[in-house]
Formats: sequence, structure tokens, C-alpha cells
Amino acid sequence: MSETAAKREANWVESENSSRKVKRAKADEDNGHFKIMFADKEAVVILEKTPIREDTLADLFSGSVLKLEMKNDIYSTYRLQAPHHLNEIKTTVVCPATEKHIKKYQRQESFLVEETGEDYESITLPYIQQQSFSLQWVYNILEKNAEADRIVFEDPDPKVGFVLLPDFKWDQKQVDDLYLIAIAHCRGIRSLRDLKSEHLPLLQNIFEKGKEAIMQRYNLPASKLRVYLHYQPSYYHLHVHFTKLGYEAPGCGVERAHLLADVIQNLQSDFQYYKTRTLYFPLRAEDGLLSKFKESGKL
Ligand code: M7G
Repeated sequence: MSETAAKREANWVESENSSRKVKRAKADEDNGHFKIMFADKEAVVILEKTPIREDTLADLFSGSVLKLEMKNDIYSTYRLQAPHHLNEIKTTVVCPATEKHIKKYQRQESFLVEETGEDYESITLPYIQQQSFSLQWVYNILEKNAEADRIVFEDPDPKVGFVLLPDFKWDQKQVDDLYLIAIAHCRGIRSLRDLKSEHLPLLQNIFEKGKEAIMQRYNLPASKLRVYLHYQPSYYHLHVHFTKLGYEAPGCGVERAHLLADVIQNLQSDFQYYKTRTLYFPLRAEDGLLSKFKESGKL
């Protein structure tokens, strides 16, 4: 049921002197209310209707108000007003948001980029060294300064260890849209491009122990999982996405997701695989990296 339920995402990116549909958001934690209010900080607010859970259907049918919109023969459509407790909107806030966050969440046209190993060294690497998102949230997780109570599994080994926890895209209400991330303890592996055969024990450890932990906690076997890395990622610290097969997680398309099983095999057959291969990925119209590729005559 939940897989077919509509999942809509509305992003407000607010800015004082622009005509874009914008609100400024501030959480009022004292009274548990989330107040949308104008403050002096830029914010990104992501509002998502979450999947409908099968175990709430009885409540939904008995507690809702139905308004008939049209009826024709055996067909009819309604507007259903669900009871409050079934009418939640998952809300994610980035505040203060940088210009890069604002661009990340705006709807924009995408362009497929072809990046050779040399393009990575001369265009991409210098750009990400200057421009990438802060990794503070990642270090907070690894050092237990944030989300410690959400950790599903940890292997503390500094070389091959990792922390597995729910991605903030997942509200954990149902396993149909399961989304966890495994964050490596070791620092300095920015992305797929930095991976070499020496990292195979780390990748294999994440793959095996991540799958085991998900089986134990959520009773989902490996055959129900899509385990992959993004290229380009948004955050340049090695992490692996674990999502449920059948759930079309944002970014699981072939132009961005690289199955961990393939990554392991590729490195086993060629230790320089990700250093030398041409990789393809989409960039959005306002991404600064796209401008760099254009300036270099690559697009
Ligand atoms: P990515 O491949 O670098 O980029 O994945 P993407 O965000 O474009 O997919 C980073 C993953 O970390 C994403 O799936 C995010 O939803 C997730 N994520 C980002 N932040 C800032 C947090 C956070 O603070 N906590 C948790 N649990 N997950 C996060």
C-alpha cells in the first residue's frame, strides 16, 4: 500500500528580496510547535507526505470525513480529511542554509556530465576542495555528538569500522521506504574516485555487517536491499546508502547510484578502476561544478 501511496515533496526556499515562494522557518522547541516565521536566517524547509501505512487503514476509514467530488457509474472520487494523528507532514529543516543548500533543493534542469580521470583531477577535485558542504553533521554522528540514540549498528574499528543509522530522509514509520546510511569511521575518502583496492576490507565490512544488521533489526534479507554509493555525492566523506528494493529512493537512478557489489568487483579486477574510468553523473543547472565543466569546454 505504502509503495503506491503518493509521496509529494514541496520545497520552500525563502529569500527576502526574491519573488520565489519563500518562507523563513524557525522551530519553536519549547512548546513543541513548529512555527513558520520570519527570522534573519535563510532556511530550507522540506515538507513530505509520508506513505500511508496498512496498519492505519482502519483508523483512516473510520475517523475521516469524506467529501464527494464526482460520481459516474461505478466510479467516484472524494476528498478525504484524515484525523489529525494520520495527517502528519514529515518536515526537514536546514537552518541556517547556505546558498549551496538552497540550490540543492530547488527544482532545476539537469545535465549529464562525462568526467574522465583527468577531468576529475583538473576540474572536479579543485572545485570540491573549495566548495563542498560542511561535514560537521558526519563528525557529530561519528563522535556521538548527534543522533547517537538512532544508531542501528556500529563497528568502532578506525580502519574498517562504520556507523549505520537511519538517513534523515526516512521517518522509520514503515520498512517499505527503508533508508539507512553507513558512514565510515576513517576520514579522507572523499568519494568513489578515491577508492582503491586497499579499501576493499572497509567496503566488504560495510556491505556484510550492514546487511546483517538490517536483517536483525528490520528482518529484511539482503535480496530486498539496494546498497550503493552516489557519484557525485553531496557530502565528501565515504558513506553507503542502504535502501529497500522497490522503493524509488531519490538518487537511486543509474546516472548517480553505483552498487556497492559492483564497486567491490571493479576494484578487485583493477585497483585503479575509479581513478582512471570515465564516470557519468548529472549536475543541476546552477551547480558551480557545471560551470567549471562548461568553462573547460567539456559541455
Ligand atoms: P549523498 O550521496 O552525499 O548526497 O548522501 P544526497 O544528499 O544528495 O543524497 C548523503 C546522505 O546523508 C543523504 O541520503 C542525506 O539524506 C543524508 N543526510 C544528510 N544530512 C545532513 C543528514 C543528517 O544530518 N543526518 C542523517 N541521519 N542523514 C543525513
